[in-house]
Amino acid sequence: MASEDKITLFTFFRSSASYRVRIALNWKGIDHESIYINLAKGEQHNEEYKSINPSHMVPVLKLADGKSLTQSEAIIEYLDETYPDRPLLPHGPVHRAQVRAIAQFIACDIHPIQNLSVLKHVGGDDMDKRVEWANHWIDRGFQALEKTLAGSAGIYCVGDNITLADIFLVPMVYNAKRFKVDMQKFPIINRINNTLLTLSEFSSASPENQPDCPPEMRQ
Ligand SMILES: N[C@@H](CCC(=O)N[C@@H](CS)C(=O)NCC(=O)O)C(=O)O
Repeated sequence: MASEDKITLFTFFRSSASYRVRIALNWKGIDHESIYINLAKGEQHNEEYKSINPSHMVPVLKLADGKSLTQSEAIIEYLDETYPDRPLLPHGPVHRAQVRAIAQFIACDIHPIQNLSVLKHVGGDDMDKRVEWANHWIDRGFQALEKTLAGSAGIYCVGDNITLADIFLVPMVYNAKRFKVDMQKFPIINRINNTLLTLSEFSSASPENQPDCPPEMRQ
């Protein structure tokens, strides 16, 4: 059960949308509790969970006053507004638009096509078919993303400060590797991802470092 006075994240170790919010919570240094929803066992479809999120998805961020927030980008922007130290959006409107465009390209155009429910619908129990499908769409998305980053990146996705875009990039690369995308084809994405993973806020949010990650899946 979630405690009454703390922020609670409903999360699953391998969920990339949850991974984004875990990074943001770490980046802002926000004390919180976690409740683990096992997507592989279908716990997102339980009646109790559906009353928290009718879309049957993680993440959900339950605030101390009991309100529940959904959608990783909305959650992270809420955290950025309420914990303004270490801002995740740059000052200038053009840079802000660039950051949001990268985040939304990942969240709206690449990631949903290889969600668990989509993979099951497309591939059933055929794991090779699921991997082939996900690999195709991520590879195609990364071809465009690599070109976008060639125009915007410094050390990170947009210039030399960490932004929302970086928080969306790292979980997407985790998924890409899981679905056997050849990351050598994407040197800018690969470089930024490797740089970000040297930071504890990013690495400690990774799936293998979550308490609900099964021991055999830890690296
Ligand atoms: N647009 C949502 C996407 C959330 C989402 O896709 N969650 C996935 C895990 S990454 C999920 O809960 N999938 C459950 C399912 O497909 O059954 C967000 O950004 O929060």
